[in-house]
Amino acid sequence: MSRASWCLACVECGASYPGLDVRYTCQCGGLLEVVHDLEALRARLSLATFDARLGSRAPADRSGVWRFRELVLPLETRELVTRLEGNTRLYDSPAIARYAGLDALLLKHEGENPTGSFKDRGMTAGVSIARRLGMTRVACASTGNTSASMASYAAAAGMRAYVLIPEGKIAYGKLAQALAYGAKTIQIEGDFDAAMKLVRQVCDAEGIYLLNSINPFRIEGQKALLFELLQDLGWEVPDWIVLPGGNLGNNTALWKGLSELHALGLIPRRPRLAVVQATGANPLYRAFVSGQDLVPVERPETVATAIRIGNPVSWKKSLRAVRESGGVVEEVTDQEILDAKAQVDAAGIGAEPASCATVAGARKLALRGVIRRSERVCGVLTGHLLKDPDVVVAYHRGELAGIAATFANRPVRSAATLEGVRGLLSE
Ligand code: AN7
Repeated sequence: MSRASWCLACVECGASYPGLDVRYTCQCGGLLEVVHDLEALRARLSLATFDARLGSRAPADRSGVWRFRELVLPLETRELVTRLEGNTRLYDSPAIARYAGLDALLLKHEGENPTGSFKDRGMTAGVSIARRLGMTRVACASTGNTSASMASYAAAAGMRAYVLIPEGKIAYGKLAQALAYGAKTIQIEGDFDAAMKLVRQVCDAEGIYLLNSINPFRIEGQKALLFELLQDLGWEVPDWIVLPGGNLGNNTALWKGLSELHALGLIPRRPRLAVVQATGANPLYRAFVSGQDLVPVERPETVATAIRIGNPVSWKKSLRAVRESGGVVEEVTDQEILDAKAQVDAAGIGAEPASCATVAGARKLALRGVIRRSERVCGVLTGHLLKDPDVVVAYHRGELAGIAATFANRPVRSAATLEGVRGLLSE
């Protein structure tokens, strides 16, 4: 196997390791990140390189991750396990902007990825590296989307996939995907945090390759969300990027991508990050507000099961990113998430609950005057509406405990007659 042109470095102590070492943390316990040779890239990389690929038919150019491969991982085309992920739409809905109290709110819909969530961007990188390393077995703990994505990409690469999911607290669409794509699906009697701890032990003991976002290559692929967003904007930098926070890999990745583009002189400045958590699973919010280290939330609870995480692995990197950006962490209640979701859905766009924390958070920050209404704001919708159909139907039927169905679109019944149906049309 040839050597990699990147290396791995500890984000805590700076210790450095070869780029293809199979390790996820430093000897000191800190997380690792991929370090590219930016000096070498500076001489030969321009934004025009990425734009020129938009017209290409080659899979490595058409993928919304590998189009940016110099800044993701400089792999050979034949090494890629890709489903042409990315290429998601950037929506500009006046109705949603009005709801949020902003002049405009652009929404990058990552639910339009091959398995219906933003996780596919990190996973194409993670599984491509797994294959390059000769791995035959991969594993992750997941609130659902990571497992769906990993199961799909592992199947495409001919690898055995093992997923550990919290029993009973995973949306049905995601469980269906893990089973359908052939992953060995292990329901843990415990929450995501218990599954996360366990999967690290299992991977260590069994030599299985770990594909949670603690894996530094997942972060590299995830950065492409940011590259593609800026490319959608003609490389104009917005004022804010708003996104939900769970295990906190995504905001960490976006900030790394922004910082690299900035260091290369390809963008003049970096936007502020707003990370939005659910009030019942808000350890980063608490750490941000208190200025203290993160204290895990013991029993995280939220209707947005994707972000029902009490002890996020990437919290240090994440908090550093938010602070460095001059950004904020906000929290939103389940009621606020579901009302925002009803608005996103009714605009014809639709997204899963965790995604709509983005819109609920933007609204709250606009209301509080943290985001000014004329600022240029981009939000990330992280997962597809159909990931969690149960919560949609329950909301519109008014069947969610403790939740007012503010914008309910109740299903109605009719006799099988013309008069019966006609009588309902004008309601
Ligand atoms: C729809 O799949 O953690 O803060 O195991 O599925 O980068 O963790 C999912 C997370 C937001 C939070 N929106 O992103 C998993 C998992 C959706 C998600 C997040 C997740 P991070």
